[in-house]
Amino acid sequence: MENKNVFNKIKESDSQLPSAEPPYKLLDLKLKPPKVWAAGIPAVIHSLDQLVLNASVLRGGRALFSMNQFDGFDCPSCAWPDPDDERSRLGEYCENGAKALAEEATSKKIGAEFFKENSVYDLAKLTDFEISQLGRIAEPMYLPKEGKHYQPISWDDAFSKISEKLNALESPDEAIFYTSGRTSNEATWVYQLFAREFGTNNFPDCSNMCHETSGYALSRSIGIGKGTVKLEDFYDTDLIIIIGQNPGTNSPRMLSALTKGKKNGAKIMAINPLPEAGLKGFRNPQEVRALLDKPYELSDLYLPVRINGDMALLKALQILVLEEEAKNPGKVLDQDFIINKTAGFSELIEELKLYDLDFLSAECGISIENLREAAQMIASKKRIIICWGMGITQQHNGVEMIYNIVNLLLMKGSLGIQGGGVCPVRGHSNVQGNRTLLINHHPTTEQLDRLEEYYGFKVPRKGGYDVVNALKAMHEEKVKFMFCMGGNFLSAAPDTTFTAEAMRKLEMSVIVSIKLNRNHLIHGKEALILPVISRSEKDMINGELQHVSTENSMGVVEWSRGVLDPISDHLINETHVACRMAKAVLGKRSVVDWDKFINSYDAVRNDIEQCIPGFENYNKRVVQKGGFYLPNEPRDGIFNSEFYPGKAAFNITAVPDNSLADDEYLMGTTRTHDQFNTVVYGLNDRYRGIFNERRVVMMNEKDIEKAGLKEGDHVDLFNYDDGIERIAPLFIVVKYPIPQKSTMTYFPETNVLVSINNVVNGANMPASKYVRIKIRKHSPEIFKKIEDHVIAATGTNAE
Ligand SMILES: Nc1nc2c(c(=O)[nH]1)N[C@H]1C(S)=C(S)[C@@H](COP(=O)(O)OP(=O)(O)OC[C@H]3O[C@@H](n4cnc5c(=O)[nH]c(N)nc54)[C@H](O)[C@@H]3O)O[C@H]1N2
Ligand SMILES: Nc1nc2c(c(=O)[nH]1)N[C@H]1C(S)=C(S)[C@@H](COP(=O)(O)OP(=O)(O)OC[C@H]3O[C@@H](n4cnc5c(=O)[nH]c(N)nc54)[C@H](O)[C@@H]3O)O[C@H]1N2
Ligand SMILES: [Mo]
Repeated sequence: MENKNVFNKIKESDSQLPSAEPPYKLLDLKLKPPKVWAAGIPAVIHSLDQLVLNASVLRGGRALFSMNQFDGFDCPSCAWPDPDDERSRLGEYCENGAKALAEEATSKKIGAEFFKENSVYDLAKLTDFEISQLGRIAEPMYLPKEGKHYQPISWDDAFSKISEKLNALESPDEAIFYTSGRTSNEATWVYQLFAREFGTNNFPDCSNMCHETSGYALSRSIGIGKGTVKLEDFYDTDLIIIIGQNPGTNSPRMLSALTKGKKNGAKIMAINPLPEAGLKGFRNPQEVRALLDKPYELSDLYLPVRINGDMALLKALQILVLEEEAKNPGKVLDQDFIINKTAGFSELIEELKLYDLDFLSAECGISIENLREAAQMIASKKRIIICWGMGITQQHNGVEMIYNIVNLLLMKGSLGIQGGGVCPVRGHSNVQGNRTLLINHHPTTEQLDRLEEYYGFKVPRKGGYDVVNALKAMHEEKVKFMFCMGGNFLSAAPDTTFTAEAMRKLEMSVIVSIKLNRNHLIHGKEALILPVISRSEKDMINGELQHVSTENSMGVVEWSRGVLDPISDHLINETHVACRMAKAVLGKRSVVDWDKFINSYDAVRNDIEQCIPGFENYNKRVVQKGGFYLPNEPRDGIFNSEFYPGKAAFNITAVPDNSLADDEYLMGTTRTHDQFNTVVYGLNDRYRGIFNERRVVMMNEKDIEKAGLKEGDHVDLFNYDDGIERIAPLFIVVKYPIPQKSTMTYFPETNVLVSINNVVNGANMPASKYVRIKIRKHSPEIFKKIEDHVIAATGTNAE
């Protein structure tokens, strides 16, 4: 097939830059019908397959059986909680957890020799899948100014370089400290402490692209920025609604909880433009009998909503629930709850009168009949859990959608009761712990006061940059130094060309990593890669095996202890990275005893206990079986909304104008079954029946026809927000059961189309599931156009 990487073509020119995007190269697409059930025998085979492929069987296999066990380590994949009572002896993991483990437990590694042989420019020509196959980074690496190859550097020299740069800044706010959500509570604490003593609240984090929307909406409407349900609530509930989330791929262990709930009598409703396999049926790979049985039917009602049609849908459901109450007064709404615990209900009723059901039905693409069926399910149930994911949070009006999710639950009195509540399904395995421990660009005064009082240094009070604002500040050269505790900021962030340009303006970029990713190749003028031990590896301090802790999606803090020998002797842990950096940068200026933390995680936990409510007796409770719950007032029926202290708030919102021109579509960007965010493990999206290709655009059959296209056609995708032409070239049209005018592609290939200004109102997250695109037949001329765009954006080759 074609290999049209524009950067390949211009390889010889030294002035050209490494590619910020995966190569524009097509593979060999194979299609099968989408699956109607998830997991089961194929999942078991695939997980073992992956381990054999990537790790030596012993290394991976041994780790697999320790994953999510009471005395093992927390799965590095998602944040779904582990059962409290019993954990399967077959291993408490899923196919995708096994892949995440294989990814880090691989026995392949790269170091000085590898980087000597391969220039940054050449490495950038690899696909993301190829990059992820290279293996673990075995020693710290440094890229000097104008350098073409990373070269080895000692840890001490690396910290001196960081110190030199940070101490030369005019203001601490010229530095930013990014966090991806895998970092343990202990490392998180010392990391934020260092940056705050250095003097900034610039903490952009992966949450700013993920569940910021949920935190923003929930803290304002109910009083806590987290979910309110526990895992047990799923086992004994009446109705579970899953909206904008794909558990089969992204939190597969959730399927066991859904099955258990369903067996106990719960109904399940799924709202999603795609009929995702995990929403429809399930075979539990941890139960031998279930593997042989018929798949378990999961959803009782599936509503194929149009992209961003959720607002109209949620409004319609509220109207219809009120209608049911009018038919059966006193039987549907919880009047006592509404009167005693909430504010704003009468205003909401008035506002809902303005809407016409036909209009709402057309906007969301769901028939009134189906809307009624959904409303009746809600009306007749009391214990209702609503789960959501990126399909909601990455909409420009995601905050408002969550307000409407809360409205529905408040009407029914379903919040703060057993078997009912909100469940934003978190992504990274410790992203929630990061936020609890102050990875927060806007911490509260109370939180900062506690730090200042306990440690005795002057804590910065000015709010910091989130991801989107950090990118803008990097562009304006207000930020000169970036430190990343994990992650792949370049490929996770929107507007790839804009982001790459922002990265390149930095004086220095430092990335703490376990494996190579594209962000190491698109870097500041100088760059460092600091490799660390991974969660599955043994963390030894002074000859003693340590444990760290993480907080899952439901607010449980539990310990995690690696079992494998680290892949290289040069690796240190993330806590030591932060402490040694603090010592090098702050020197005698610091009032914090960093050596105490270097020698003992218990000391870190003791400090957390003093500064953050809910961590009483941290060291003791964290090693108890199943860990401990953090306090959560709304879970106990105590609410506090932004404007109504002591009450939860109903909120009034608008239905957006989603009218589209004939040649315009809305695009969502989602994950395949074979990736963890920007890390591509494989090339298949098995449940959706899309194999051996990532550059696809899923379209409705009628849209394909109307546009004069056919399945298999090669197309280019465009976005024109802010009057700028953004191009994602060379995609293959795939016919898919998706509502008309809605399309779906995979991230990060299409991040280049997401404008930096297309954000979630309030939460300021990239609205990466609400992208207006145009689709045109592929033209080879497009590569020249892109080349010109990149050159114009970067200034390279400019006269
Ligand atoms: N294996 C694996 N596990 C993961 C991850 C991974 O990449 N791989 N990532 C982790 C992280 S960080 C996160 S945040 C979570 C992400 O997990 P999810 O929240 O499930 O993320 P996505 O796959 O991006 O999208 C979720 C769903 O949103 C739907 N959707 C798109 N647009 C709309 C819309 O307008 N309305 C509605 N109702 N639905 C819509 C898509 O069809 C898709 O099914 O998973 C975590 N777990
Ligand atoms: N268009 C679009 N964009 C999106 C999304 C989307 O749905 N659509 N989703 C968004 C979401 S939900 C999120 S959370 C972000 C993710 O943003 P990030 O968290 O920044 O990205 P990841 O791909 O998860 O990071 C992968 C890298 O983390 C490093 N790593 C893995 N484990 C460890 C570890 O234990 N320690 C350290 N130090 N490094 C480690 C590896 O080197 C790996 O290359 O992307 C966002 N971007
Ligand atoms: Mo995420």
